[in-house]
Amino acid sequence: MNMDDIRLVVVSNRLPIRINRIDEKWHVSPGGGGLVAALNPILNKHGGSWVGWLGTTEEGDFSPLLKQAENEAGYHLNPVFLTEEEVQNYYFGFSNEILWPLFHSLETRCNFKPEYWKAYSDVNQKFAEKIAENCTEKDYIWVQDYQLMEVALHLKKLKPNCRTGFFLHIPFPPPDIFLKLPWRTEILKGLMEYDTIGVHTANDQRNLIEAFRRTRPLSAKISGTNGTKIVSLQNRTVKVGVFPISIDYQAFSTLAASPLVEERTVAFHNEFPNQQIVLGTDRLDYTKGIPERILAFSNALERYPEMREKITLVQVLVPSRIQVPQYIELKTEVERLIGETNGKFGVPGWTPIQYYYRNLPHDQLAAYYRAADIALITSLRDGMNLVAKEYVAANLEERGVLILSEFTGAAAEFGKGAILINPYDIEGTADAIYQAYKMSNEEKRRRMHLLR
Ligand code: GDG
Repeated sequence: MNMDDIRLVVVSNRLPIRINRIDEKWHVSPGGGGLVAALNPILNKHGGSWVGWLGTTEEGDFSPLLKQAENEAGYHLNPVFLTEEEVQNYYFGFSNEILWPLFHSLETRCNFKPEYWKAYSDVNQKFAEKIAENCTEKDYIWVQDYQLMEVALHLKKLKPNCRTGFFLHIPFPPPDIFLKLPWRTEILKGLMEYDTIGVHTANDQRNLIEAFRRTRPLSAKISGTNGTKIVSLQNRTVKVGVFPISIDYQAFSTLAASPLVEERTVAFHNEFPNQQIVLGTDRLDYTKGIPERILAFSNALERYPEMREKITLVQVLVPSRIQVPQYIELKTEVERLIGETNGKFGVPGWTPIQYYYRNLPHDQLAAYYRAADIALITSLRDGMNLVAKEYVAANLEERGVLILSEFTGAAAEFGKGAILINPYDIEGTADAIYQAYKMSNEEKRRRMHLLR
């Protein structure tokens, strides 16, 4: 087959754009999050198309907006339309009340409501129909993430010869946790219909393979030695490989080196004279360990008073899933902890934690990365964590320190240069902040050089 004939079709829950209505008029802007950051550059460079939900259940003629977004992106956008009920049961329900906490090993947060499953399966079918309408059997269909594990199963009925791959952006949990899922057999059978499955780390691969092996009545056969494993079940085989996701390192370093970012970096630094800046930036999510981070920072100020007035935590919280009560509670909790820390340690001229609840423009974010002396990543569990990789890519002067949770996929690659922490260990994380604060320039350069 001529490689030029092969078109890439990326499929994910959301299209890589945001649309919102301001004063009765719809506007479009680029989408956020790690998945978009990782995949957008690929389609942007090679062309192809992206299938996903628009992010609204409202009706309207979105074609002019989509045309505008397609022109900017350089590839096609094919929207899937969902009803309010589908969004509630498939997205907020099965995906976010079951799969998200379970796969992050936070199973006590799961709500195994039986009616969610049917909606999940039906919406996966709807995605398959949209793909079938817009692809040929020459295309490569690359499905993304936990919301869409059953797409290949439905697509095979419509386009039997389509080649499909699936990538899981979040961790795959250990078998003892996965086996609690009432629909474990259905999920694994759905995954068997892909040709290739990719996960971030060897640990995720081991967990997925064990799930295939231990879930009755499947008891799949496993072969393959090092590297890619092959799972066989009845007449199907699927390859399971470790493909750690990354960022466009070159593009990110170039952005960080641009005159605009340079100017913003200096301006940002000047806002905190004679201080070390610690940066935390994440989507508002309970997996990111944000309360634990603030408690650790506060503990560090308590136990190492010499850092007071000499260090500031800049915490950016990107709004996410803001309709969900658990997320609203988390926001309130984070804001309470920030207020408490600032109230306890702040003095005129020094606020220990600067807090921004917003989505920063990319060049501003790059300036924050460049200016930060320390990046503090405290995820309780994270598939990869691209903030870690972006911080490293933006660290042109090799003077920053990365403090990284050992429960991120990135820790598997960054173990040597970063200071690894257990985010549940508040004092241990506080000690790591102090260690980074005191670190010699030589040691910083050695570690950052390894990371880069
Ligand atoms: C999922 C998995 C996996 C952050 N602050 C701002 C902003 N960001 C961007 C960063 C980065 C992205 O958000 C966050 O990526 P992560 O990888 O850290 O996390 P998730 O969104 O949870 O992504 C994760 C990833 O998928 C990829 O497979 O690594 O484990 O959970 O790109 O730049 N972006 C903007 N303003 C901000 O203030 N514009």
